[in-house]
Amino acid sequence: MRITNGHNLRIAVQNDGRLTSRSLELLRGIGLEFEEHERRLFARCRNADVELLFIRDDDIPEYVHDGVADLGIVGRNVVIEQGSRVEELESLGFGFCTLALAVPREDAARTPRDLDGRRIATTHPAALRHYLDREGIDARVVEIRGAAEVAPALDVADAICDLVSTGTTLRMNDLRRLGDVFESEAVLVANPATLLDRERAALVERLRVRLRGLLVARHMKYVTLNAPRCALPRIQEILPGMKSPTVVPLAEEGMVALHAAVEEEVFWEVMERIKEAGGSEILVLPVEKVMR
Ligand code: PRT
Ligand code: ZN
Repeated sequence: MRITNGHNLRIAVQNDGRLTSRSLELLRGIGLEFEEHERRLFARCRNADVELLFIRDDDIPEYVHDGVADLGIVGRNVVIEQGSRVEELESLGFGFCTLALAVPREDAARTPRDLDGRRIATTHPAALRHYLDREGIDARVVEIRGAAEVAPALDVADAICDLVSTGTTLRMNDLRRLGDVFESEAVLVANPATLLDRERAALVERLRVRLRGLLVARHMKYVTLNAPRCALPRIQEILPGMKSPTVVPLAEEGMVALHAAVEEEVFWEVMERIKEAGGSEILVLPVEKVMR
């Protein structure tokens, strides 16, 4: 079915970086069909009145704010750093990282307060200043463009404030994490005017419902099992997400098959407990999409 209402919706996506492949995977997951080509600025969706705009991640909040794009997928850290007045619609569950403070391993500093009177190199000056003001720490912010992790070794600064995900970069540069400024992940942002336009807002809402269906499905499992009918109450206790399972009688007297979508992660331990409670032939299947 074609998603169209005659109103072109433009979605800004990072052109070539950490968020690109997961962003495109997500857009395909909600049913948009398109072909992206390297170095192309636009991609039109074949089956929807939606156009993708491929740009640098740093430009996304501004372009969405200015209405060049209606929606954008970008790290929350970029939105915070730029102070952009865009609407954050959804957290997207990828691109996780933390803006953190770090010092050389041998440094005497033990808490962020110990950075009083010292220099901190960062590519996130606005977010860092805001944090320092809030915490009452009187440090000097050294704004840099490239890799912050080399700043202490070059004596450009005493500490750094940078994004951390695995912590490998800090370790490789002999740096020790001192404290966290905020956590970030990829988010879907919208132009406020788009949300006030009835037709476009309706299209955004449709995409958003699909998106939630995709995100919720990640945390869901579909469980099927056989059990004696009398074991059902106990099994429902073990799987609290299972509100009203489908129960089908089996040919064998007193036995039923039970099917249900469960919101929690289903681990081995839970399966073992179900087995103890009388369940057998337990299958746990992934759920691809959910529409409620
Ligand atoms: O060219 P363009 O401007 O589009 O890309 P970019 O180089 O500015 O951004 P890119 O692709 O590196 O990151 C895009 C977004 O990914 C960021 O805005 C964050 O929201 C998110 N993200 C998630 C990260 C990281 N994890 C991350 N680890 N962005 C950067 N890093 C860097 C960090 O700055 C440090 O240099 O990775 C290093 C630390 O990683 P670990 O794993 O060693 O801890
Ligand atoms: Zn960037």
